[in-house]
Amino acid sequence: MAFELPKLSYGYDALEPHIDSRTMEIHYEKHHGGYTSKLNAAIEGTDLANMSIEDILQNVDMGNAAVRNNGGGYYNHCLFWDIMSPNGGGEPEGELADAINSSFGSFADFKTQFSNAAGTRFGSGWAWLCVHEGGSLEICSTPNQDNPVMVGVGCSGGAILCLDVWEHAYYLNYQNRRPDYVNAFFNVVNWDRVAELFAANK
Ligand code: MN3
Repeated sequence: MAFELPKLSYGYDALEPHIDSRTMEIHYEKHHGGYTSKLNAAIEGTDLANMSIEDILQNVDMGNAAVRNNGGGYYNHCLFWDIMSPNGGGEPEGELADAINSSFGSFADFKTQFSNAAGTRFGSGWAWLCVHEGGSLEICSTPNQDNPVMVGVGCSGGAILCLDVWEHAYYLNYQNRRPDYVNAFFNVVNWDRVAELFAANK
């Protein structure tokens, strides 16, 4: 059973001006599409072919670059599209807000720490917000297409928010101004969806 690109719940231009239409189109069709087809090619005919993407990543041989990079790329972008919305932005409410305050002090402190993780990731990679059993939260970052589902990447727990800081995610609109892109991202975060993922993973 081959993996498929998830259907976007919004149009390519829906996140403008924060993420431009052309970037969304290329990012989804070419980059995410490429990870998906290369993942399928890498697992075809192997024991991995009938496993969930989470099971594949939890058990991945980190020396298997095709599965590590394309499996990570497949999973990471699925979550990334899912936690953004044209109706996003603002601040979380309810138990997610309480957990953020408890783990980081305030939403403003969370935003600073998350932006710092995204801004200081050298080269290509991702920033993450993860929840651990009991509800405590962790901010971390990973290089390339690694993610918290993989073992031993310095990042663990259930991923509930992620930000792609590869240049392909922002260069057309922001060129080298990654901090401006990171700041703009907060205008499209779908906190209702992040709260659902928090509740399901805590
Ligand atoms: Mn990407």
